Amino acid sequence: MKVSEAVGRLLVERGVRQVFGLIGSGNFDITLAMVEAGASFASSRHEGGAITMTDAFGRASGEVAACSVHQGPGLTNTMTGLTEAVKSHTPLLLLAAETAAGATRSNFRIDQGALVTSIGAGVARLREPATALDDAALALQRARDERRPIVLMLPLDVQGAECSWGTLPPVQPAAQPRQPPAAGVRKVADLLAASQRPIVIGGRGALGAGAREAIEELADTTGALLATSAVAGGLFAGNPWSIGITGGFATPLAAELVSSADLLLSFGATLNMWSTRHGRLVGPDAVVVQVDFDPEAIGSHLHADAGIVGDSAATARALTRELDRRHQRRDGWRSKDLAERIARGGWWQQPFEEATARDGIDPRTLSIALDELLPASRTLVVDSGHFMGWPPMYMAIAPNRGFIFTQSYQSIGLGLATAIGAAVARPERLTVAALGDGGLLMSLPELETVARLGLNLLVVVYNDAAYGAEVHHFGPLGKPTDIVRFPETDFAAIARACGLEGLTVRKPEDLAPAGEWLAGDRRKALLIDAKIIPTVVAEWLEEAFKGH
Ligand SMILES: Cc1ncc(C[n+]2csc(CCOP(=O)(O)OP(=O)(O)O)c2C)c(N)n1
Ligand SMILES: [Mg+2]
Repeated sequence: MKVSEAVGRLLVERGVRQVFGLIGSGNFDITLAMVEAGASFASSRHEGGAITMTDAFGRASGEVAACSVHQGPGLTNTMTGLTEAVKSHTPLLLLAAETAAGATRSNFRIDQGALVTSIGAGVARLREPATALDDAALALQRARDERRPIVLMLPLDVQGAECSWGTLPPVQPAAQPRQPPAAGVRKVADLLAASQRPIVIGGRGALGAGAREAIEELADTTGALLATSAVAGGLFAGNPWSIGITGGFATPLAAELVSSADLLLSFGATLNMWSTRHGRLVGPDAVVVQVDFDPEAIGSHLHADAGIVGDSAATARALTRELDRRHQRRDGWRSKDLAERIARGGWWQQPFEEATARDGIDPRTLSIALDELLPASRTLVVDSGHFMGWPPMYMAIAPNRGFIFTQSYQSIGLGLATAIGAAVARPERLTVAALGDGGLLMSLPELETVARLGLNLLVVVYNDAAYGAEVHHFGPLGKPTDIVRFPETDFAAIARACGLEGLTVRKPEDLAPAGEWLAGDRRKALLIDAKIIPTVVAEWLEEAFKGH
């Protein structure tokens, strides 16, 4: 058996059931072997799409997926999405063909290891035919254990050599969740027992199995309110004490409550500038406690009064046990009055001055109308740009990874591929891709992928015919903004040309055909080109630019 076939088969046997990628001569055989062993393969039209689909599939499903690319340019094309996955700690396997060690004059030759090392991905390599299966098994294991992308280099000469299927590398047991140290648990229990107004903030590290329930139980024990970082939006959806996302997108009520908390306890959230408005949301006397699997995350943005290195669910359970042991159960600031304020506190419940006019719809009105129209079971995906606050603020986020936000590298243009990966992972839920016109034009080839894969997907373009984030930043500084504004693009026409349905919206009534689409068989995905009024400027944007 060829090494390429054996490695492909092994990876599928070890649990990789989804592969994204783009095929060239260097990765044809291994990808075909994976398909023949039972994996699904979805081709993107640009490797930049494939890597982000792989990342999003992992985030939506909790599984490790693979991305398969050609040597050289196939790999360089993945760099932005791969960096996003590194910064987001997404375990994934990038299978990169590589020129043979001796092919020093190949056009495709670059130092692939140095390239991916420079952005923080792990490097693995099929060393020789005799070690190839061990090398591949270890690479997959590392992705899971190290919680980051591992790039498995596949030298063409090793791939083409013969190897025996024979003895397979041993299956390593999965790493156990890290238990918190008892002394740390006792210290944090002391702090919780002394707190009157605690808030628990769940972040990316609280998205794992069992964490929600464990954290909610701890919050019930301490009378804490529940909030999330943006990336964990929806984590506590449906809990009456959940105040939603904290930070730039926080409702006025959530911002008020976070600011007046006397203790902030984060689970897998780094409390960065986004979730704390550069620290301004944290009261001067508030006690800050961080729980994180990564020791370096503790105190990385704000001073932490205490930190626990441990798994979110295990640590929350240990804290509840410790408080139970002390018979410390309290209501904190959970009052009937506060429950009513929280129930009325959503962004969509706050009055605003309607700005819809002849030339475009108010982005808030658009988001609210969509929220009412769309099924509750949905995955919301948002690209980057000025528009990006409207969807998570004005549309409900479903629980259980209902929000997939590839924003750790702050790149525009990842949203469409993110939505494709999420839709492939969970075809039963409607995936809603909220994109800016700039972000969509950057990822346009993947509209063809949406149609070809027949995805349960709605694309909504918040179209201001501009790089709005730049217009709203530089315009008020008195700079001319012609270089960041563009002529109109007819995205509905582009969508139809790619095999989707297209709809142009300038006012709420124009959304009626979207209702018909939802009620129909949705064989074709729908793209809504919403011409939005450019005069409504998001408050949180100012916050974003402070970080520059
Ligand atoms: C790859 C990349 N290039 C440039 C930027 C800088 N940038 C941030 S937001 C933005 C504008 C995005 O435009 P659009 O998608 O239309 O959203 P809008 O801001 O108009 O709502 C740009 C160019 C970036 N973040 N990432
Ligand atoms: Mg725009």
